[in-house]
Amino acid sequence: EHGITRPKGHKVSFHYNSRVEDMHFGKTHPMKPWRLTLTKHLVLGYGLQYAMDTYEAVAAGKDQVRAFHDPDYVDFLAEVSPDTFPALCEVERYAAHIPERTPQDTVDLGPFNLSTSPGADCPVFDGMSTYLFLYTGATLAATNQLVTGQSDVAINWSGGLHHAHKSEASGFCYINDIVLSIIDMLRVYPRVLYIDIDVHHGDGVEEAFQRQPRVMTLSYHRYGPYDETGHRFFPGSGHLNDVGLKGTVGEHFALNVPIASGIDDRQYTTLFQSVTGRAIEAFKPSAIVLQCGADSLGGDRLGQFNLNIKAHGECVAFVKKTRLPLLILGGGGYTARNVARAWCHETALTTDNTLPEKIPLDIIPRPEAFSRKSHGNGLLFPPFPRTHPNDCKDIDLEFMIKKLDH
Ligand code: ZL4
Ligand code: CA
Ligand code: ZN
Repeated sequence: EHGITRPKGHKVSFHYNSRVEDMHFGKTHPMKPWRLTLTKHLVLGYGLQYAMDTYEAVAAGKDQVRAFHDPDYVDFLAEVSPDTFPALCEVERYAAHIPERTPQDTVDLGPFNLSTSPGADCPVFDGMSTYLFLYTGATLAATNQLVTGQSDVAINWSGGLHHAHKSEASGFCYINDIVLSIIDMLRVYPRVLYIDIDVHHGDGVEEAFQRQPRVMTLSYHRYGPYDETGHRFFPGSGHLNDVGLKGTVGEHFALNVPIASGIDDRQYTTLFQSVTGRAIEAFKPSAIVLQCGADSLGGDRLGQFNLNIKAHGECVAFVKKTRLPLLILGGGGYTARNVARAWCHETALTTDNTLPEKIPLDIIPRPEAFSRKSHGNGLLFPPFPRTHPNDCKDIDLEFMIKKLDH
């Protein structure tokens, strides 16, 4: 009666734990884990659970997280809470990671770029340890499904935290679940391609594998000159000329597609398909990790692109067509109702289902999130406010593609 069918010829696994939903980064912090609640409501409301194997995520172990991260950082993350933070800051091996305060600093920084100040990108909040080790556990379980051949596609919308560094949190990201996943994959697959359609540059993943020719990283992101306040669009890296660490075997195994604000569906889809297509052709990956940050959608609170959900989904469909083992992760996405729409649609297309455009408001727990007059009750075409002027006159496609030929 829901009309949902299991895909023929491939298996999809879906990894989730409801405990991540209740987390709060802070009152007006843009990262809202309850966007995952809305996503779940849509996925279940449409009946997509009948098309996949669903798994409840368990927390990653500290030893698993140490495969990439600094052991002191891992211990700190496992113990930290707003209550324990001040005492932990006094511990010698953590205190060594507190940066020198500069006059430009707007917040008091503790070790590892963590802070209890309300303006921090990476605040210390209640339940934080639980949250971090859970989203990481979900990504590692999804990865395990792929490397053991039990699934062909594995999904974790709570993962995709691409900015985290070896011993530093950055840009709402604390544990780099993507890097941990790729490390696991390299035990089985000769080559892994990482693709990142979040509006921000996937700097943490690129940096981790900058000397590694078996991993190609490819990020599409907003990139531009300094603004009036002297800042670049976060994190400020990802220039077209960044192609991996010069003079190492990793050189030429990073690709960056910097994009001006306001890019539209047609421009993005053309760019994505030609560059990704060429990268796959040249690199011949054995598996793909796709970070599907939904802050590249039009009307996102932080993003500056004008993509519609259909075009965002076409990127996922294009990658899925390769029929390579595929890990699908979330990431950014700050206008919650649209994040949920996009990730539900992408869950559907991964399982070869096409959903009715009208959201089943009668059976989802929070219909008001999707039924406000101002943005409609459709799945793919809510009327986005297109706030960003399109500065993508003509993207130099030829030039970017030539860069790929090394
Ligand atoms: C906020 O309203 O560009 C944090 C962050 C907290 C609460 C109230 C405090 C008000 C926007 C952002 C002061 C906020 C000052 N609160 C934030 C250089 C910055 C230093 C921090 O999608 N200020 C830093 C990070 C980016 C910067 C983007 C994207 C993650 C991902 C994957 C990370 N940081 C300037 C900003 C708010 C806040 C409102 C904010 N932070 C917007 N952009 C940033 O790629 C998940
Ligand atoms: Ca990106
Ligand atoms: Zn982002």
